[in-house]
Amino acid sequence: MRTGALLWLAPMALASAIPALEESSPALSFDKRQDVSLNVLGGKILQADIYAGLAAINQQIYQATQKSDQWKKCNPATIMVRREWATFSTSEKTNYITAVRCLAELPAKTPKSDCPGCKNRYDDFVATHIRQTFAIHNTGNFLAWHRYFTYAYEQTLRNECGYKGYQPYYNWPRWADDPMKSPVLDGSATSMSGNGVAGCVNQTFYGIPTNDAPVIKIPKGTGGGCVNSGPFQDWSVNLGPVFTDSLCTPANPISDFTDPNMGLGSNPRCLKRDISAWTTSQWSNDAMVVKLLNSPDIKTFWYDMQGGDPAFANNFMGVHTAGHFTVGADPGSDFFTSPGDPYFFFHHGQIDRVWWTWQNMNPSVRINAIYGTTVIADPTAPASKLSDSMTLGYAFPGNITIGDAMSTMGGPFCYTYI
Ligand SMILES: [Cu+2]
Repeated sequence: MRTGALLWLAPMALASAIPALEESSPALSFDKRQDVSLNVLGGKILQADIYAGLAAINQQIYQATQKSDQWKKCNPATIMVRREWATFSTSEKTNYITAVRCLAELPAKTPKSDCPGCKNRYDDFVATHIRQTFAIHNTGNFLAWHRYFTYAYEQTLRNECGYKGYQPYYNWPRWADDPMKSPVLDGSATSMSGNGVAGCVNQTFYGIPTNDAPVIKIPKGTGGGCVNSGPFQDWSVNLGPVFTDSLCTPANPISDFTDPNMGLGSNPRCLKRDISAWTTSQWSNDAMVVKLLNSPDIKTFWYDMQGGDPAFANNFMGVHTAGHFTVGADPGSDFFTSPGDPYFFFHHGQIDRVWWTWQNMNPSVRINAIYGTTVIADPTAPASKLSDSMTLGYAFPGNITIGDAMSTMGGPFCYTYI
């Protein structure tokens, strides 16, 4: 094993492990390029981040002892590092935002016959997610597919919109008490825009899984209308809804479930949010993430992340659903169309980071641990296998297997998290 890996990672792990810092104390060095004060990080050291720091070290040690040709390709000198949005400089944030807006200016690659409502390159990603929803949620490929999807989005920002950085993540527990204070959702010029204006007055709650048969009722917050702050106040959501809990969303012109283009008709509308501290304070906090990370096996982890077994009993939401209902409304409350809000990739960056943390707490056992079947919430369907293929349709070229996506260093990917 090369000691370079340890030297590279040591400052980061130490930074994560410092138990308490005064706000006025010297800045934490989270990477070589900039200092990040604890103030920027909401004044919090998270237990879950300490786990992540240890996972990062474990991952390098494990990978260094695996195939040497792979280690030559992917090692601390070549790896891409994904970071929390709060640690981005103003210009890094602006560059990311500019690239996302650029995707919405490029033409769609999906043919009109496959997505009549796709207007731009960003919509290709939303359409791919809508089309595959039943085969990628509550399934054995759920984590791997969304890892590939987020990676593809990151690479497309870089390859087609000149972005030089990597996909940021939203560290939910840091802002669980009040997500509107987070630099992702505070509505500033360097955020992903903030809450929606007060709207949709007839709505009193958002139902999970649906308003027709809610197992959990999320009280409506102060938003519900169009986002009117920050860089995405003019953002157009063009596809869906399919299964929205927002009562104020116009139906998609293709709403027949037997139509292969269901939800893919043209339905341009504003981006609506109803940011829910009720949700985050209960289900996205540090204790919830730590409990998830302490799952002894993939089955426990898989259920806990997605709302338990049976799903959503006793109001248990799980961090995945809670992350979507952090913004809620439209398209955030619609699990088909949710990537239509650019916040989606911040949430799924963190979903991926939490899975990556759990995997690398014991990599030799957990990197290839898989649980679930090939059909949404159907335990009688065939079990997912590492050899199953995954496609992203017109969003991104090239099919990979679940097995390819299990490691962020051992296959086609080469990235880590701090
Ligand atoms: Cu999804």
